[in-house]
Amino acid sequence: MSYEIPPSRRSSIDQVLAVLEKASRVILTTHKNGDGDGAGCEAALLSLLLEEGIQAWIVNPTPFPDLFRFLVPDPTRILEVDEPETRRRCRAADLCIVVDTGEVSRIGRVGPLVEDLGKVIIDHHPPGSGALEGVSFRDAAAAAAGELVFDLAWTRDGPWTRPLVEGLYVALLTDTGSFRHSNVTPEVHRIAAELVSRGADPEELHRRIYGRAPLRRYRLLEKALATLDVSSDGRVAWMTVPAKAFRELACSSEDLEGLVDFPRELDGVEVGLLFREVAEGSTKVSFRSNGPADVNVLARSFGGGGHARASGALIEGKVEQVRDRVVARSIEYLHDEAGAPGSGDAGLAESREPQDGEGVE
Ligand SMILES: [Mn+2]
Repeated sequence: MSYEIPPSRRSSIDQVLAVLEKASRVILTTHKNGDGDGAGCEAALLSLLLEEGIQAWIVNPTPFPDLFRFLVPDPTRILEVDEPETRRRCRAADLCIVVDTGEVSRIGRVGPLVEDLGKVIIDHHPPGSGALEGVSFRDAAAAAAGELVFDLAWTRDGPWTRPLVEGLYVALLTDTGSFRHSNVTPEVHRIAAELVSRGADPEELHRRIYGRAPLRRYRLLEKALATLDVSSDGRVAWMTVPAKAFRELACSSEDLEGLVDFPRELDGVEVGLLFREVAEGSTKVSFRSNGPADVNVLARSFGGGGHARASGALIEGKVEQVRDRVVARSIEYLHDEAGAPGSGDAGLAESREPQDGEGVE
């Protein structure tokens, strides 16, 4: 059976394609600390637009992740947010496409640059506060924004360029935790099959993204694992990234990829937490759920957000104080809200690192 687009997405797809048809200069952007889904969608859309003779550039609020640069064959298409050329390109553009977020706050410094442009929003997060205005193609049931971009390409039958098939495969690969999270559906595998049959190489792409690690990553893991702890009821586990080691090993946020899975995967644990002091008196928390617990609710109670199974928050306070508060509230939350079996519904939407760095510049 080949892939079929969910009927509920049809009218949004038609609207987006109609807008694209009229565009001649497009700015592509995603949320701060862009991930494989955001970068993959940008690479795919960039290729699709250029093939159509539409000029397009990627402008992100934080630097385009090095890990995914191979997806964009022409590096001059990626502009840094603070360059004078970027301002000029944005002023001359007639459309901005925002992928993998729908919130003004998440596009940070790109916001003012594209303020006057018409917008298309392609996103799979539950709506938050401060929604971007524009033509909206959103579905929280999609495993990745890449699934929605695939629907656009599928409707117009390509063009199935290498950056498009690889970008969308990487979007699915990374947002599903290598096709193993609860957001994996038959549709996800059908899309992956279509992409592989059009030239995406699963072994090569997996190797490029996960099959290599700098030594500093294991050294950091060693220090972080030494902090692994679990609540007395066994339902909440947490780990802290030591700021000193992070600094001394010259690590970047890419080196934190997958760390939160260690507390999350402990036997019997329902909520896994990762803490990191990102600045003096400011702590980043990653929340992961193993089951019915909706960590989006927990993250939102601290001013963050994301998905039911994976969320983040930036909380003011030193790491030890934040850790005590978040752990205590998580234990309490599980006790109150998710105590009875089946009382919580975590939903389908999930991502390995969604909206990561929520609120982080
Ligand atoms: Mn995503």
